[in-house]
Amino acid sequence: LASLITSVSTNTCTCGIISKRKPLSLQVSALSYQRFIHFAVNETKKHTLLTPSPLQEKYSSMTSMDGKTELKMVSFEAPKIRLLRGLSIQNDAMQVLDFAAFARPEFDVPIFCGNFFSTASFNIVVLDLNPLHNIVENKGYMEKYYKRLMPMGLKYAELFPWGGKLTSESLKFFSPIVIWTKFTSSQYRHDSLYSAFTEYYKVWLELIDQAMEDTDASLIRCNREAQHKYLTWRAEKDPGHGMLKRLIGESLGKDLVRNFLFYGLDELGSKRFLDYFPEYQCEGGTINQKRSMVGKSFESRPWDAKGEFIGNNITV
Ligand code: BLA
Repeated sequence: LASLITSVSTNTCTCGIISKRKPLSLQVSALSYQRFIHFAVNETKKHTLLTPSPLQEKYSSMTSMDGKTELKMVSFEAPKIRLLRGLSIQNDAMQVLDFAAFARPEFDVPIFCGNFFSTASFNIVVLDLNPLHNIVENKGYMEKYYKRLMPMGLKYAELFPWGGKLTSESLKFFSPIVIWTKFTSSQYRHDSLYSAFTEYYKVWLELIDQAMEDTDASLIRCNREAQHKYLTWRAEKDPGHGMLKRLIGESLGKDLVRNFLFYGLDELGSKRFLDYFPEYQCEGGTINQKRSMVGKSFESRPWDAKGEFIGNNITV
């Protein structure tokens, strides 16, 4: 990937005009993921009382060690929202968005997840309402949230073809409406991605609006543990960590991941990574550094048009 970025950056001129050598590529700075974050924050304000998160004091902006990359962070909370946070990363060669929104554990609302990695020519996208509970085993959760969202998911599945094989373990965190895609940059694609982001986010806000507070302590415990498991997975295995650490260093990178991006690890539960994912245990009790124990799979979209899981050779 480093070579991809280097080769892309040589095709990007600094004057703001698309390089003549690569007419189809989009100048990275022409595409700003800041716009996506602004949309989400402003839209949320129309629905609820959004207040800055205590994290905002410590995490607002950073510059990479080589001074060439800017990282911007925002974080908020609201009566039903535990954490709404966004990280955007920008330099001459790439743009990254890591945006997520988590309900408070009293609500079983899915997790909003928008993760985009873009160079001038190439994009990797995950956009989803990540299910809090296993939708293959828990049909009720599927019915409650995803059944009626399938038409929207199908519309975007056509616009954004499945991105190919991925870390198999990631799939249990994805829903049947996930947009997992890779594409070559074009204005049309980026506009479509903005539409997808805004539409998915509006849906998430509606789910939050309609969500009824669980009062049963065992349901709340279950929601809390599900969120904690999700945070634990992503804080350990998210594909962006290597790049973050290269940009800002090992210890700041770790801190940003644990205490900003996946804040809640220490608050929502006490289980550790290996308690949830024992298959990663190495001799001596350390965590296997491989991203996946199963390997990559799911060459094509493993859900049918009704949202039934059809990737049966692998259990999620
Ligand atoms: C690639 N990002 C990927 C891939 C996925 C995701 C599935 C393909 C590689 C794989 O199969 O693991 C995203 N995976 C997710 C998400 C979840 C998950 C959202 O399990 C949620 C449960 N990506 C970022 C950030 C950076 C980033 C912040 O979110 C960089 C700072 C980069 N993602 C990034 C890069 C790749 C990638 C560089 C391609 C390289 C690779 O495959 O390792």
